Amino acid sequence: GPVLVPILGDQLSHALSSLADRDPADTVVLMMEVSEETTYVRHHKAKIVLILSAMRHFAAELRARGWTVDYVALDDPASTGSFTGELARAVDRHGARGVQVTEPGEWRVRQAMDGWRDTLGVRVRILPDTRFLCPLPDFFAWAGARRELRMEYFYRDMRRRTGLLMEGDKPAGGRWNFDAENRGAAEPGLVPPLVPGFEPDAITQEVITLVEQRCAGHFGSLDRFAWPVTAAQAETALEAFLTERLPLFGRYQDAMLTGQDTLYHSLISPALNLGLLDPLAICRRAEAEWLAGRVPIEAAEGFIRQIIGWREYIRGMYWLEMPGLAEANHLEATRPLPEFWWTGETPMRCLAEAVRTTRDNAYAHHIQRLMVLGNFALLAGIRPQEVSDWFLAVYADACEWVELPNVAGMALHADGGRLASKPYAASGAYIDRMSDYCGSCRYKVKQKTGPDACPFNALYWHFLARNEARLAGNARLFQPYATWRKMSADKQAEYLASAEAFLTTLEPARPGWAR
Ligand code: FAD
Ligand code: DLZ
Ligand code: SF4
Repeated sequence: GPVLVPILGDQLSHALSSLADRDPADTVVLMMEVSEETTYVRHHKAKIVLILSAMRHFAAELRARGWTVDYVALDDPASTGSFTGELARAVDRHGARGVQVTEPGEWRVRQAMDGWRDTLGVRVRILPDTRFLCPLPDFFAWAGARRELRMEYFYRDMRRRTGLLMEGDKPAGGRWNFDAENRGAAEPGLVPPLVPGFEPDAITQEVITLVEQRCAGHFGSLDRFAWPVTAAQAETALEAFLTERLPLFGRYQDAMLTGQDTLYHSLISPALNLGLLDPLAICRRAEAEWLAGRVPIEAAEGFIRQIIGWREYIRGMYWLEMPGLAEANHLEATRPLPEFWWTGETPMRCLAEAVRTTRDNAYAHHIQRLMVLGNFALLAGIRPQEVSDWFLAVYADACEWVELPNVAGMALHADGGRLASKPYAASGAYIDRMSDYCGSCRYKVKQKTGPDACPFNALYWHFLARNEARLAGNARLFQPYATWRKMSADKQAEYLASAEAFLTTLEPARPGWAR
């Protein structure tokens, strides 16, 4: 029989390693829509539509290129509902002599794949995922030789390895990192370019109907579904970003504006994570824009750093730290996730906006995820596993390998600082500086304590005070702890009481939203 090549929902790349040495005449590609994947968390409806529609489009492309594709649809009555069950059925169905597969993005699926070797009764070859620029063995070697795993040093190695923005062995423009030029605040009245949307075609419409039927209770709206579902559409979206938004990408990277859900961000993460775009090709295009003089170095460098730096580093950290990372809770945070993370019903303007764009678009930009949602969860001491389930469920780009290190490591310090050298904790002043939210919030950002004060202000000190034993030794928190200790006992007590009063108002989420 033929060799069976399973292609998972985030492996939609024609250059996939599992296809590279295969002859179409002797290969059956297996694609599986399975209920286990659509429900292990209750994903945002738009995330499910995106993945299933992209899978169906990709299967059609494979067939047009001469591959035989066996496609199991979500509503196939014979389906066992899991990758393992469907693979076993397919091995029988085709009398397959072996299975060849590209390693998956998630630990959970890797465990299942390793099990296939014992249970399937045929040879199983698991190949590295060459779409990432840093092979995992190289990352482990890099990490093994260091005590502190800082992204910045990893990133410099990736610049040298790819030659991106290099002049010989020196960084282009004389510096590795131009962040000092970035990080501008939002200016009221700023009107960023519109992001191209893609009208659902017949295939997407069919998936929308399926998801509305089967996932009616899941979070999120499908009213504005416009994500690219093919490589060609993703290319159109990328082109619009490179020409219209990349020049100001760096400057407004950390800005937030009411009603402006995309600003100068690329919105490429969903297509990139599914495999519709190639990370190195994207970076070469951004570099070319700089070489042609159409974008400043700080924009090109800032953008390329996110992809060859952060994205690759995060992926390495995931595989380095799993399975422990999924359970990590260094700060012993135990508060349940509040219901308003699902409903958006909170008088806190910044959080209401972050939940709204998440519901409408299955998207929020980085600084909303990190400094509004993440910061709130950190300061309020929400249990990391509940926060992680939320992030994994709600974003179109959420794959566990990238979601979990960002949530547990970067946002919540649950890994004890393996990933980020200090917790990203901030009071209301930071959000006020970077956004226009506070002016229309029912809370007063300049007020420190009491029922009308911005809750972030007292929560910030509550967080530092309750974690003093764990965090006071952190050199980067020296200044805040010095300030805390200089405060009068009365002032300290007022902050703590104000935070406690706020925390008691938080209503825990109803069960069933996420799992
Ligand atoms: P841009 O701002 O345009 O950035 C360009 C690209 O850089 C992104 O598409 C992404 O591929 C990469 N990138 C930027 N920052 C990061 C980062 N911290 N980690 C990895 N890649 C990065 N990203 C995901 O792809 N999936 C997730 O589930 C996810 N969850 C996150 C959860 C939290 C708490 C935080 C703080 C960040 C998370 N991120 C996640 C990273 C980042 O926020 C998103 O990649 C980004 O917002 C996607 O939008 P964009 O494509 O417009 O990004
Ligand atoms: C996220 C997701 C969803 C919702 N559905 C499917 C599916 O039906 N079939 C599939 O192959 N992949 C799906 N995915 C993406 C997978 O969860 C992802 O490929 C693995 O978790 C990677 O390890
Ligand atoms: Fe958010 Fe506080 Fe500003 Fe309100 S005042 S928008 S809660 S930072």
